[in-house]
Amino acid sequence: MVDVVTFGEAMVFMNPQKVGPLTYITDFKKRMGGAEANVAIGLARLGHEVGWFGKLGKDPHGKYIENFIRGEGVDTQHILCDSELPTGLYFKERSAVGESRFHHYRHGSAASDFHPEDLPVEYISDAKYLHITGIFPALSDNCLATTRRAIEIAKENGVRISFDPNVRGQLWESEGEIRSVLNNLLSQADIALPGVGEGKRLFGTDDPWKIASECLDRGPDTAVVKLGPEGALVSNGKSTECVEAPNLEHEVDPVGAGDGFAAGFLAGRLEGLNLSRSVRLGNGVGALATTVTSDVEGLPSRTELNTFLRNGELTTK
Ligand code: KDG
Repeated sequence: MVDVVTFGEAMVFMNPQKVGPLTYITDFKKRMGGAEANVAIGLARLGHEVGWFGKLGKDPHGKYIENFIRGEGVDTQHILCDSELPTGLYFKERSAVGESRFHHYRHGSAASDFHPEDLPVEYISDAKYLHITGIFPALSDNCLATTRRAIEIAKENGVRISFDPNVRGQLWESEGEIRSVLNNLLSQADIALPGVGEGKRLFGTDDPWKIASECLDRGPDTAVVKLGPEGALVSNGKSTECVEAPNLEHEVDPVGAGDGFAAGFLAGRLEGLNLSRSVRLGNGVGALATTVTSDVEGLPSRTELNTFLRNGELTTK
């Protein structure tokens, strides 16, 4: 039994060792990534019981990912790793000017062949939280059906659902499809974790207060709107608060910050911290995730997080 269950697509990640156009980059470090697996690793590093599952190919990449995630202390007993389809892959392209770009090779991947009947029903039912994102349901119709079934299982068993919209435009047909599918999933969650850019796509506003109230109007009891280096706005309908992020001088790459935020925030909730303290943990983990170029290496241990936040009281109820 684990406290948090999450599932999705984990992929091999080829991380370029230099900034510049991928066409001319020849040196890479092999790592892994995938939003939900990143969250699971973040929670495990903070000392929580967490399980991740998904479908991986019966290829060396699948084995590498399984070993990596298990090595981080995440429960992997429900990973399915016998698919004849390939494990997904992505390359990051780091530009000297502007944001990193991704090149994904995930169409027809093992993960996209996950079906509702593959879900470990009891495992989900026994958890305290189910964490889902908007990436996995975009992979295929059966992945969307799987996400919907997982939500049903969680709801039938009193498992709280956290939802990070994680909008990945290239996986969807249209903005209309993004809005209708993701707003429907969001409406069934208990905790919504959008970023401001995602709020704009889902609700047509980039005002964090309005984004929070749009979320709460649809069903969740808690909305956390991520504001990047500014921190996050959290609301439960009764009170709304902006919680500043800690100062960080060494941001290298913002990718993975949202997953780190979700891990820190959920850790706070599991530990019984109030909403604003949970957000401070989220802000701290999210900030530290940006200190490296890969997606999970910056996720801190509890000691590293406490040192960074310089506030021991955060760890107590
Ligand atoms: O949030 C970071 C993830 O997006 C990254 O680790 C992997 O591209 C990825 C994905 O789609 O999950």
